[in-house]
Amino acid sequence: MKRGVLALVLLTAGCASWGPEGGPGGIGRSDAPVTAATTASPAVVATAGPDGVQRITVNLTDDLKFVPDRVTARPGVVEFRLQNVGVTPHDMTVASATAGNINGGKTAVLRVTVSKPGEYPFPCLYHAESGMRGVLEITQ
Ligand SMILES: [Cu+2]
Repeated sequence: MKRGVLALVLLTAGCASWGPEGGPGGIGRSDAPVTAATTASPAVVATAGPDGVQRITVNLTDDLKFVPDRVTARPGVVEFRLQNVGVTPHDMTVASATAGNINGGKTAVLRVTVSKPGEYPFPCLYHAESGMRGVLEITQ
């Protein structure tokens, strides 16, 4: 008789200790994947040709975007092939070099030599304020 009462008390206490928010389920919440704050498209690697020049084609769009807007390369010569796939004129500047005006439907080639690892922004000077910017990342 006494034993039965004790067991009932322990069972109740154990249940209460979990509570509505306690227990393993509550802890799991904090492990939820962190949503990336960036909306940038994934980086595209500039591929080196037999001549060692790393080439990348970037589209310039009427949405005022570089596609891709993130390019990865090694120290050395990087050649951008800039294709204006819309009708809005754009330009592009990277590492102190500029492609100049690129009209709709036109293509320009911009070659830069970058030896120091780091991030080099490449804005369109016409539309930088509207977010038309990319980044060239030089990795070791
Ligand atoms: Cu532009």
